[in-house]
Amino acid sequence: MPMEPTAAIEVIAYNWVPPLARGQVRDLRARWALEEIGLPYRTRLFDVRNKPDALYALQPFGQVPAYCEGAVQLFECGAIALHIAEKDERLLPRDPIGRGRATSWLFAALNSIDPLVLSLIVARVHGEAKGWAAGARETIVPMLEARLQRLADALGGKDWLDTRFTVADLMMVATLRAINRDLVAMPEPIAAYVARGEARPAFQAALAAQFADFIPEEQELPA
Ligand SMILES: N[C@@H](CCC(=O)N[C@@H](CS)C(=O)NCC(=O)O)C(=O)O
Repeated sequence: MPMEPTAAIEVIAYNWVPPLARGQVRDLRARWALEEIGLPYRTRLFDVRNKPDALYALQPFGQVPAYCEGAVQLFECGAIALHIAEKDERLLPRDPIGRGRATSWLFAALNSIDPLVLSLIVARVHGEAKGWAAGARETIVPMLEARLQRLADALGGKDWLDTRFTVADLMMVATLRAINRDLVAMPEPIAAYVARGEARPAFQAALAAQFADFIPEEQELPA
């Protein structure tokens, strides 16, 4: 539902990224959160190959996502997800105990898992040609696998990090799905957890909306 041209909420995203990145760009996290609570939004799109000053005005590093809602202007997917989650108890429990657990795990996704995932991506993109990718992987992969095992322990037999789905699961699943499973052994309960997140109708709607915003094949040739 929530893509709506006149919506008050605007998500800043890309209309072009390389094929490999499609489905992983982080505006997906904002879209997913909005879909979970049925809030309409529109998008403002930029081409990652050609970033104007207007993008830097919205996101100081010229990245996406950014988010505008009236006078509220946000960047960083964690801040955006938390802002959206504040609007609805379905994403963020109102009680301080549940809220504390959700925010802790939201930050854990971004601070304790994501840096290792990103390091592997940087090693692939920049380290291959320069000859340091294999060495980096040798260090990072066991660290990430140990984290994933601890995450599986924390999940226990539960479907979600708490007693029900929250914004913490949204951010954790979005982070985990960027892991290259050819390199990193993912414990079965974590793979099942990611699959559960990806099976949610709101995730599927967000993914479809991100793909719908990319420009068609014939316009993908380098400018
Ligand atoms: N810490 C930022 C990272 C944002 C980020 O890495 N965005 C990527 C897309 S997923 C991007 O815009 N990359 C293009 C670039 O850095 O030039 C967040 O989580 O929002």
